[in-house]
Amino acid sequence: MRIEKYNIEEHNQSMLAEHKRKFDFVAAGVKNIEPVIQKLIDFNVAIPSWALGTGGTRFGRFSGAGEPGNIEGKMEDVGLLHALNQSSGAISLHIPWDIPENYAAIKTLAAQLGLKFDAMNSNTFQDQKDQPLSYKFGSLQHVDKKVRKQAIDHNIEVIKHGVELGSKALTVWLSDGSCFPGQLNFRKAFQNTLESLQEIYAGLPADWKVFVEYKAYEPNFYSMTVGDWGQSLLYANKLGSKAYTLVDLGHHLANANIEQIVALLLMEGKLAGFHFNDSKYGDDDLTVGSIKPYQLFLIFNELVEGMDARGMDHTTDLGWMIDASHNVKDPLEDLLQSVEAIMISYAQALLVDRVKLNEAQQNNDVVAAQEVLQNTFRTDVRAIVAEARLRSGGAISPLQLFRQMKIREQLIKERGTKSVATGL
Ligand code: RM4
Ligand code: MN
Ligand code: MN
Repeated sequence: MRIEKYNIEEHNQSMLAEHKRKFDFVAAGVKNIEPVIQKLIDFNVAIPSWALGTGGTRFGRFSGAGEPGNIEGKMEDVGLLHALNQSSGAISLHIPWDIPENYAAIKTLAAQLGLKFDAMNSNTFQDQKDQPLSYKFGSLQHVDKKVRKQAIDHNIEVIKHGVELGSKALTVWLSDGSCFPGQLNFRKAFQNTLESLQEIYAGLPADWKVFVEYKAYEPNFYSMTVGDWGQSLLYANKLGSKAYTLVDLGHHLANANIEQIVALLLMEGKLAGFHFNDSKYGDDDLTVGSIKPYQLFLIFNELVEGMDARGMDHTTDLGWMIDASHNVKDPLEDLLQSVEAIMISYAQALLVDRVKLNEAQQNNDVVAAQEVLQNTFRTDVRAIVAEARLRSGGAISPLQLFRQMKIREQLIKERGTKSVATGL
């Protein structure tokens, strides 16, 4: 299904007066709102192709209905999100869950939907049927060179798909590690992984980047070979200027200071970008901003400050991706909420009074510094985000329109109740 322009316009018309009242109120308190709105209009977050179906846990999966059964269906879903919020103009594909078979057709569809292809993701954490060698004991780290080679070749294959589609980055997330002390020689595992990554790196086109994603634990429970940002940064530094560290918000040990990690990676010019999600306990992949919205704001605060300090382009110099998926919500509704949470935090970070904050820091005025941040965090910027959306042709309330139009019901009619999306 497609959302027509008049659907959006009708919805916006019905909400306009109320929106205007809210917007005028908040805009009156902001010194220079136009550049903020422009930045919000320009900002886009890529949607993960693996999160368009209902996520499962290791205990079960309660499939939703009307899930996209193929890559085209997934792109259509992202197209719906983008039509509603005008901020989801990219899809991040996971291979082999979403193998593009007919590049030309897929590129045409992407153009129709206004979508770009963001980072490509490789998968060496699962064995695929007909795969000769198993990743049970790791992939790029494996003690057997033949297994490493198979995993390297897979990554090169993923790059090739990406080149055809116009993507510019490869994200490597490894489940490699060990479950028990003594299982692995840490140094050898690191070196094998580095050598494997070097071979993949050598296969990167000149204008590509490789994102090395880290994760503290799971599925390996004693050690992970790319377990934290320090280890990821070691790889990225050894690999070279096209390699960066990717931060997935759910991949840290409890209470890690993610905003500080982000600030330092940015300082080093080694921050790849994000897999946004939220987490209470671990890699929960919960809706962005649903558990720790203040942390999300503090991260964006560092991002805006750090990107501006380096003269970076907010929209293109980092990879902005969602990596969230779970088992109780409609995935499309969840993704609308996630994008909204990101836009809110970004908008708030743009509003932080940098001069005052800097002054407070220079004077060791801890109270004033906290006031600056919390006053901004407590400002309701939702009407500013909605205004940016309105100006770019999106819906004032994407979620409300999604429900009014009964989009899921229509997708069920088209796809049936049994279609199951590949992914988590
Ligand atoms: C992992 C990690 C990766 C994602 C897979 C599906 O936990 O976050 O980024 O590709 O899940
Ligand atoms: Mn991730
Ligand atoms: Mn994850």
